[in-house]
Amino acid sequence: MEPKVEPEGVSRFDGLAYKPGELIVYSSPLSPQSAEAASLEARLGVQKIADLREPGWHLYRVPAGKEEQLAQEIVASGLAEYAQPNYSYKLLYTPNDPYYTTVDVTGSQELQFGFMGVENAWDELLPGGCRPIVGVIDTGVAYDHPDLIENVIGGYDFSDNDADPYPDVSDINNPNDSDTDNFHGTMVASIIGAETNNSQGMAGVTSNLAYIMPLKVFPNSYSSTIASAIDWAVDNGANILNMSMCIQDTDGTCADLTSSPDATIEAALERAYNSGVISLAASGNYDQSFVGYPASSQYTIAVGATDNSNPPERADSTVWGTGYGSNYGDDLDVVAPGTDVLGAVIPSPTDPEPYMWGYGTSFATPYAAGVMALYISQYYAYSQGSLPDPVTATNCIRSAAEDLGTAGFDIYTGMGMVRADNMLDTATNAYGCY
Ligand SMILES: [Ca+2]
Ligand SMILES: [Ca+2]
Ligand SMILES: [Ca+2]
Ligand SMILES: [Ca+2]
Repeated sequence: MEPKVEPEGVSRFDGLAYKPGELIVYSSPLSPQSAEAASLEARLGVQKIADLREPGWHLYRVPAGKEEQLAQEIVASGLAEYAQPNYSYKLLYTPNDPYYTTVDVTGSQELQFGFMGVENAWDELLPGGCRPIVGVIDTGVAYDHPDLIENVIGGYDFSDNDADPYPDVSDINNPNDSDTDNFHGTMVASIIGAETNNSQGMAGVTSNLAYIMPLKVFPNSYSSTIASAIDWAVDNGANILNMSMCIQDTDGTCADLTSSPDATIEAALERAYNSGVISLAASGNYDQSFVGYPASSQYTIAVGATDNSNPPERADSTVWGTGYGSNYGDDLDVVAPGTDVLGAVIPSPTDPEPYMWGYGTSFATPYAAGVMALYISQYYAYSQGSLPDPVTATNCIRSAAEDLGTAGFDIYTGMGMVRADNMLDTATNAYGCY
């Protein structure tokens, strides 16, 4: 038998990630035993917390920040022959969807998911999560898109009052048709729930964890229609509502309802809130110094949009063009990427699997809603079967956000960039989410 090489000394610390407050040591049978070891441990201020499976290998607790110093002292004292950090390993998982890394002008999914810590959040998911249902109150969803088909459940068309929430498609190949917004809901739905890691198209923030419930309210997008959609979603099991819309002024921009909400919608949102449904809404795209409605409602989380600079900044007219920019104000909660965002759109005979890039708070909001769905699933796993109420979820997305711009809350970026990895951190619960 080959003589076994026994490790000696202290291994590398610089440039490697490791667990704070821990060391792994190896002590041969010749090392101090029992009483002598105990007195050395006490003198050094270290504590053995576990024996590893291999004989001679132990896990020690040491003061955080002093790992390298104590590794040296442990070896110098003779307590052990070898000490190393408890190195950190990560999954080498990047979704294989071919458009995940495709850059359009300034943005890619990979970059934007990175701003929100989404890939790291996927790694943090505990077993036993649920599959939240995200109601997309919008122009309908093309549920036959090959990159969406598995993740869309039944919904309703409140605009036409029928059971089929497929977008109105009469105009999809006619760019001169005035009603050209039909792609919108499909794009929103795909940002949340496109099939991920299926070697096809794009990725979705929820990585196949959420269901999309299409709630079509356009083109007849009036208070009564939207209130019906909210009520129906609550009664049919939605956990989250995504509203990438604002009430419009007669000039076609968002109206300021910060002091007097639409009472019809407000009543429906209040009922949703009291039923445990978490609602998110877009702040608006018109560079206005107030948050549009329903984002300004006390029952919704208002989501603004950033550009793709690093660190990201509010998307303003220099990015989106004159007259456009992410609406801002005291009611803004958080921001998410909203510039050059990839989404799926409506298939046609000539293009059975289409995608496009767009900008707007409309696309920042589903990013945030998707992250919220990951949080709900994680909360369910961590608590073994319960769901976060809207108060807890709102506090979580705000406190876990990454501060941007001037320190603390500011009217341009609210509490900052949505951070999925922080929201899913059950290990330290540093943001009070659990
Ligand atoms: Ca229909
Ligand atoms: Ca895909
Ligand atoms: Ca709000
Ligand atoms: Ca700030």
